[in-house]
Amino acid sequence: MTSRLRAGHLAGSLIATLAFVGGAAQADVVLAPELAGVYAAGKGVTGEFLKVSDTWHDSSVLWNEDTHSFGSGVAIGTFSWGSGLWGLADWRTAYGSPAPGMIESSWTGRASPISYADAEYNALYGPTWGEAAMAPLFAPNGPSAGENNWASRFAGYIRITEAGTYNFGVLHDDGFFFTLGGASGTLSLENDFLNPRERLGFGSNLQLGVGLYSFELGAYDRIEAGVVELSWSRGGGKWSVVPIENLIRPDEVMPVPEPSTWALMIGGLLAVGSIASRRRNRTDALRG
Ligand SMILES: [Ca+2]
Ligand SMILES: [Ca+2]
Repeated sequence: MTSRLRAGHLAGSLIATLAFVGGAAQADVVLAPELAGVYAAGKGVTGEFLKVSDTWHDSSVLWNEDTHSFGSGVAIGTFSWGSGLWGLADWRTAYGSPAPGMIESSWTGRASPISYADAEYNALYGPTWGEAAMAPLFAPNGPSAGENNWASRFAGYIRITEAGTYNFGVLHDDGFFFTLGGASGTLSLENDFLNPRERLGFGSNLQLGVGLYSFELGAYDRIEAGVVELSWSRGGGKWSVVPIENLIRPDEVMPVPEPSTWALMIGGLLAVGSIASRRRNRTDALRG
């Protein structure tokens, strides 16, 4: 059964979409910030990790028994073998409306940076793809002894301090979605169902401006190796994990006055100081 399913998802599950709401572009995608301007450095965003019960048996991901592929047919939860997480539909159930018993344990806290894996990932792929931190969900310090059927969610703002060419890539196993919101629309990237570890970025580079872009990243691992890592590429260069100072929690957004504003403020302070100084001099003169 496992090998048959594997053949099916290798055949047809790689989906990378570049959806641009409000206009299509083939070359670099120009996206203005959702919040333009200069903002103070971030301290990372919140990560919500869920351990789904290995015996949860209500997957709504579709499986086509005739074509041996995902995305059509009947819900996998109706098959005797259909326990655990199989795709983004199950991720949404876990975070949106989990039935009692679906979520075995959870961990929520500051994620810094977004680069988490399970032990099997680090053992198998750490040497070639780079090690990631153990997801805080897992023992010995976390609440879950099991490292399969786990999911994660991160959301907040990505802070851009230099306008230019960017791309974002998500290293994942098994699947993920990523959205990036700007002033005029939202870009999205996803890889649904079951996939071997891979990093997937937007098909076009992005031209970004100085400011904040909202984002959401959701990921899940069904069995074996599991990883989620958010990287960026700047100016067409190599991938590197997005630093925590570029990840801002919505309740920690802090605008920094721009140089022109500073100039006005300092000019104003100098003027006030000069008036006060003249007044003091005149008072002194009257006294003298
Ligand atoms: Ca695993
Ligand atoms: Ca996996």
